[in-house]
Amino acid sequence: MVEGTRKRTKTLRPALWTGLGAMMAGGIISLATSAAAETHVVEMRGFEFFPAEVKAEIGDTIVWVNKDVVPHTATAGDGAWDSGLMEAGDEFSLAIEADTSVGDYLCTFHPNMVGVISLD
Ligand SMILES: [Cu+2]
Repeated sequence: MVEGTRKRTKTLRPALWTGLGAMMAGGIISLATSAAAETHVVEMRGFEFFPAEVKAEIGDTIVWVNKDVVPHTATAGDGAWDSGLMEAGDEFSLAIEADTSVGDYLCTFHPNMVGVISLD
């Protein structure tokens, strides 16, 4: 009984490795076509976005974190996306997709507080 089970395990093993090999090859192919998605953190502090410029790629995520004690927003210059009011300590994530509006953005409470997202 036990031996029979072992034999079956042995015959299954090549198929398992073939599957893993195919998965790894697939992973390499997708790495070649697009770099791994990144998360870019932008801190709001001292009434500035830091860093003020983020170079992102499609698939990346940008996360704003309000490190100031006053509320801020991260709002697209064309209004396409908006964090809304962010209290101290709040976070806002924006997924960069093909149709995401990139370019200048600002804090609506402090319009001289500006940043830019550029596509790499
Ligand atoms: Cu602000």
